[in-house]
Amino acid sequence: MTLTRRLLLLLVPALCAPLSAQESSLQLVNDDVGTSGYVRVARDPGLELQEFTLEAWIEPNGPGVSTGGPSGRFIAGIPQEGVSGSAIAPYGLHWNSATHEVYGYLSTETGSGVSTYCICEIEPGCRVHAAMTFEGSTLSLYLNGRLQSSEQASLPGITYYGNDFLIGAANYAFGYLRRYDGKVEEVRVWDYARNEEELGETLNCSLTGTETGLVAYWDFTDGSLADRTGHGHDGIAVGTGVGFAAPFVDHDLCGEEFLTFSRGDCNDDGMFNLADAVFGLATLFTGGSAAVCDDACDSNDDGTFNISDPVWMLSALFLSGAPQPLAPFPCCDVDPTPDTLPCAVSSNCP
Ligand SMILES: [Ca+2]
Ligand SMILES: [Ca+2]
Ligand SMILES: [Ca+2]
Repeated sequence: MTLTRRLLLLLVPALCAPLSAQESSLQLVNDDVGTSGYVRVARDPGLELQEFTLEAWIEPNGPGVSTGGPSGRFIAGIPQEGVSGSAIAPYGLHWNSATHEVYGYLSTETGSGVSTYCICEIEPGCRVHAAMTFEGSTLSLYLNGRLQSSEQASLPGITYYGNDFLIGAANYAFGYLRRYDGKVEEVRVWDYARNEEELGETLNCSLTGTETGLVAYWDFTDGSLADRTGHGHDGIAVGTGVGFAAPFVDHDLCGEEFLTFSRGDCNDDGMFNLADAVFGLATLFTGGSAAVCDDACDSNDDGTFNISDPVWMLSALFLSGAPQPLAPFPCCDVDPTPDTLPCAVSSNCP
């Protein structure tokens, strides 16, 4: 065997071996200077479900665009197109650019529908896993695998009009699009209403695509809009604002409890202000009630809740240029530096 042939035999398998998949997220740019991008998936009766779960990770970047229209930014779902009015999406998951709430919406017939909101504010730059479920009569919204709210549909069944599935934009009236600006990852459609346990178990996991009940699945791995279920719901990029970014889902946390808190919000009232420093001092020195989550009080994230934390908070609040509470502030998210501080589920973080 010649040397060249030997080299070729060595090289060919190496060249043909699949490269390891590159995790990535979908990055949609929809701004007020004219860049627009969303993903279109051809209409298919397989996505026109009467019972379903629609879930996705989102990280809004900016307000998006609606040309003077409503503030609901369409994350994913089936909107009606080419019509105006209210109740014009058979189903859709939204982020409100004005209130920063996530909401799920479905319509039972033209002009009639039901929506359910989170008790939250997902600020631009913060991430959250959102899921809406419908089991035929009740629409429910979950964030980070925890139930936020439910609403009973006034009429049975969802009405479909033969529209495409879109990610990142929806029609409002003729020519108006509720365009979402930010990142999206792990978009999934199931043919049944998943529960808290099921959502929580898989929200940080990659799926194989063959899970029972999974109808469509876009993970955007390798910068692809392909449907990983084999059902053929591949996406098509529309506009120049469709791109891909580094993943923002913690696949390392697959199967673990996703416990979020807001560092600095020591008294767990959803805000960071003087009351948190006062609460922290009372807890430490005058027998005040214990914090819901000591990590929220550990404002300097050194793994200990002590006098230096209320001092840090006071500096952050009143000394210009002083550091703010450390990450995940100002988001509700997991502790980037795991420690042994006790922390229960916050009533103000999803
Ligand atoms: Ca507070
Ligand atoms: Ca500390
Ligand atoms: Ca920590």
